[in-house]
Amino acid sequence: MSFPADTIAALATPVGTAALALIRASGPAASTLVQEIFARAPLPRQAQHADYRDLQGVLIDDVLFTFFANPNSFTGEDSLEISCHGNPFIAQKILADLLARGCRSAEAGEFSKRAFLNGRLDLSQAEAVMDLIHARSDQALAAANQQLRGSLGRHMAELSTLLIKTLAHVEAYIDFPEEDLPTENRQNIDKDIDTLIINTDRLLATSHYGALLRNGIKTVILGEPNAGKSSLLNCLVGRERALVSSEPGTTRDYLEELIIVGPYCLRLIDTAGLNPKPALLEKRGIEKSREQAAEADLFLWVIDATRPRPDLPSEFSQHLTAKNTLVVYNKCDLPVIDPSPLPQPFQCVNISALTITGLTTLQDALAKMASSFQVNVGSEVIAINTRHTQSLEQAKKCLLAAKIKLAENVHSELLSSDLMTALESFAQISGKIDHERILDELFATFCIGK
Ligand SMILES: Nc1nc2c(ncn2[C@@H]2O[C@H](COP(=O)(O)OP(=O)(O)OP(=O)(O)O)[C@@H](O)[C@H]2O)c(=O)[nH]1
Ligand SMILES: [Mg+2]
Repeated sequence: MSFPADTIAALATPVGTAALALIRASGPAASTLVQEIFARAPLPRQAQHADYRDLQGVLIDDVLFTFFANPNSFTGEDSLEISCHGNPFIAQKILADLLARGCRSAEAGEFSKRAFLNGRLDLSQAEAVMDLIHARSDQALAAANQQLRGSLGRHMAELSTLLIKTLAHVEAYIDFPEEDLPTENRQNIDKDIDTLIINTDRLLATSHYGALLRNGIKTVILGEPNAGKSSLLNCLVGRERALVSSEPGTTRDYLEELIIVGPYCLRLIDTAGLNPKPALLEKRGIEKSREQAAEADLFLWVIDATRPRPDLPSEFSQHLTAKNTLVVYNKCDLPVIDPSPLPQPFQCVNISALTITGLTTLQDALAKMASSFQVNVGSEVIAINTRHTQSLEQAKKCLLAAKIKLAENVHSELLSSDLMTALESFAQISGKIDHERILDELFATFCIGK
């Protein structure tokens, strides 16, 4: 690993007018910058109030600056944080001055990259920083915070320890081609591989939940034209987001909005009404509704409670189950008719999108349905991302291959190669492979075993 020797600088807050803006610099020049700009000693972790004067001595702003001495900073390097007034013109002037003093403009993600290179974060923790910045719900925040505190890293370390131990038992026999692995050893190795596969599957099971936390739980509003789907979306969003009219076929194209229910973020999608005899443009709208329904996690099936219920077309109804669907009887402010039996034991709520009645019951029911996606590993909320999923799937493939080789009693070297690839796949998640630790374990086994 090569460690960067230059000092990078960037604006850490969004460009725009605000109370404050924060500029960060990280690298070996940070302490010199404090002395040159502020004529103060770089006292670690002490916020100091000072004038910021540029290289020409022109006063730019009065600021609060904090120096962090390596390794006790986010990046693990000497760092400087400068809070100025939140005027983008001031922030840009300070940044330009830092560049004039020899800093380099930081690239996207470079502070986190340096934190990783300096061993302050593993890769999964660096990813958690991004998740934390983008978290939109309590659950997403909890998962990001736990990952940032090393939850996934700890699970991977446990799996890697067991895999190294297993690998060591196999490697011990590589130098003795004439000897088969004793039956008892084979059984133990097989048991260990099974444990590794079960625990890998446990983590893989959180993959879908991870996507839901990051993108929102895709919740599609379906129903006949004029049932009040767009009115319901507006109620849940809390503003007039979608056009509403008494004319059936108002919504032609789907539209989506993020909402929060309980600790979850939902991606709510309003769709074109399912008219059994659609005009050409409606037909295209319904085609899009069908595409949305095929990828939905949850459904809100809106029924006009004042009219006989039409059946849903089969290409829609095939996706609906009692677990993923909430039936919403709308227009309950008007005289309603007796509902006809539903095709499945769906959970139902009565609402009026017009008078905003029954909304809390509906939100509670939605939050409960959303909670069924949550997968905990032990006591922790784990939500792996696509990169972790790919590595774990690769590891599982190798473990399954190793299991087959073990059953066929093939030579230890081939078995070891599969286990080693699985170990490397595990290591990709944290971004670290500890060759020294593997060697230590191997030698320990040689001494005892042979
Ligand atoms: N009385 C009453 N009228 C409602 C209620 N919800 C919606 N409406 C009315 O029903 C009509 C249709 O509402 P929309 O929300 O546009 O219905 P939609 O299901 O989106 O209709 P399409 O987009 O055409 O499929 C409008 O005139 C609404 O004001 C309700 O709870 N009570
Ligand atoms: Mg509509």
